[in-house]
Amino acid sequence: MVNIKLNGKPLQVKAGTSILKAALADEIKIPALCAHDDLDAWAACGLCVCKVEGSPKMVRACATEVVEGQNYITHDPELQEIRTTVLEMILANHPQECLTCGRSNTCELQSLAGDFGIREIPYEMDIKDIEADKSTPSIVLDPRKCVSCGRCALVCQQLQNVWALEFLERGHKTRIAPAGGVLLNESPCIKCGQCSAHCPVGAIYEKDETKKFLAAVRDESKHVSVQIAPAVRVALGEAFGMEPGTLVTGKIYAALRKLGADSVFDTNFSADLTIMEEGSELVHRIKNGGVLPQITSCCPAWTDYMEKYANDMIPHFSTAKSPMMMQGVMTKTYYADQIKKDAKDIYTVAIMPCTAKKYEITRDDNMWASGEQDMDLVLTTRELARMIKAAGICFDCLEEEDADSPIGEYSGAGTIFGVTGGVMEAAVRTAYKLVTDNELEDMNVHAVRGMAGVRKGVVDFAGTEIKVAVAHGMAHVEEILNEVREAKEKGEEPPYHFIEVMACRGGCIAGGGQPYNTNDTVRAQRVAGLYNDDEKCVTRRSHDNPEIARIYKDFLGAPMSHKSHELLHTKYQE
Ligand code: HC0
Ligand code: SF4
Repeated sequence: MVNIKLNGKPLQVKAGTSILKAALADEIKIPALCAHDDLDAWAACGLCVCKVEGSPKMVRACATEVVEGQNYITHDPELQEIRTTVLEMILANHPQECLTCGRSNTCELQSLAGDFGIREIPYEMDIKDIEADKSTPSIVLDPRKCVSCGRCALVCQQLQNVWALEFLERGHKTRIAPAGGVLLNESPCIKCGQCSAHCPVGAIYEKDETKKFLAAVRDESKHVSVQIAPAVRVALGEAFGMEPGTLVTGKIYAALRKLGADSVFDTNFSADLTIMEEGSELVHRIKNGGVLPQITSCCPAWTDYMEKYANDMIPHFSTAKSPMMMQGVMTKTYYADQIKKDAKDIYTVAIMPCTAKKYEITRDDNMWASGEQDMDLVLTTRELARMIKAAGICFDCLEEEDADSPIGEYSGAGTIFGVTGGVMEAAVRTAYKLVTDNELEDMNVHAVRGMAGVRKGVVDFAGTEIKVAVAHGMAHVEEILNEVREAKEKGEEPPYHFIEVMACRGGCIAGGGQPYNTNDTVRAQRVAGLYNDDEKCVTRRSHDNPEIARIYKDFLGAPMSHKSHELLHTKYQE
């Protein structure tokens, strides 16, 4: 530990702590636009300057480690004047469009300008004259609003290892853009949206499609059917002042009905369906000498990455569609039959924690299995929060409601899909039954839980060892893929039977469309929320979900049946 003083007050902190973090631990907030808990400090914005008593030089609090015995001055009138000047200079290059900006009310720059009482800008305004890049279905990049904090480029490079974004130009013209100045959809971008979740201002944001939802619910010829993803239920509450991890499933169902949805289902149901298909596919591969390891394919940013950079892994990909797509096709076939409607008269909407899901529905691999577009619209958690606010709904006051039947009930296995390792754990719970014909005794598969970027484990299937690996955050994926490649080259046994990959750190609970200010503390709270949901579910295994049993009995036949293949499976572009 190191003994320091903050504004004269003695404090003990761990060696290696930055002044910024030491101050935060003592409830002192030093302003910063570039620093983020997920990223290495790189001192870009200049707002966090502090004084060291006895030294003539000022230091950047985000990038300076505390030194034994020093006294740091974090706030005084001179520092306030310097920070005000820095803010005024940033604002002179920033469009004053707060009223129409997607980050209004959540913008970190707006909030600092408010805190510092900035009423006029004493510099000549100089706004970049560059059009917003709307080329992807997922995110919008508006370089005019870029404050050059660099968070998006760092997140894309360090967390995701994608390197789609970099700094272009010099001086006050500096801006973030896809490498080479191309459009985002021509760049390596995998649409994960992590840049949008880390941007402090409105320079990168999710493509807002709420108007499409409002038009659909006004169209009386349409039956609007909405599903909610696993991770949304433990994060949406944050937009209404609740603690991260608060489980608000029943309130979301109620809010969606108030917004005009005709039926409300749950992606967790189809997560259970995915396990039936993907688990059966795994067992089939193991028993029949199929390509191993099998790799999950439900994360669309990961499938995009794999098609671009790991094409050799395509035969390993599970052909099972993602739960979201399965829910869409089941809504437009099985449920359509039940309510006696044509697929064309049903409008399917998914509320997702993810911006890449907006891209997934535009892919052309078996996404029209019902004869119509299976999923019509994807909205992120952030978009849903805005719609609830605009509709004047008191979210906190809503009575909890149930999902509709027959494709709304879910097991604990379905809900943990939203956590890194959750798909694996859910698959193990069902595959164990398929392989051994017995039930797994301890349903908490600890080997695949946790936050390490790569986790490897062995699960004992009554004498048969099933080797599994989990990776999250794209930067961790290559380590596992390389192990698979090496074993292939050497003609050795595959190192794993099953691999789960999720593009975002923590899995979907920290997806690019989730409420802002996600860090590891928030991730841990959301993860705990989903494991709690699992523990209190009546059934915790996908194959025990009674609505799953019914859909196979009444409609699909059996997992991997001809009908299941037609509707629930796909293939990837080799
Ligand atoms: Fe996920 Fe999913 S778990 S990708 O993170 O598999 O977005 O929450 O909806 O589809 O279920 C996201 C979350 C989903 C899908 C599910 C999977
Ligand atoms: Fe990089 Fe993801 Fe943003 Fe694309 S969406 S630029 S891959 S962080």
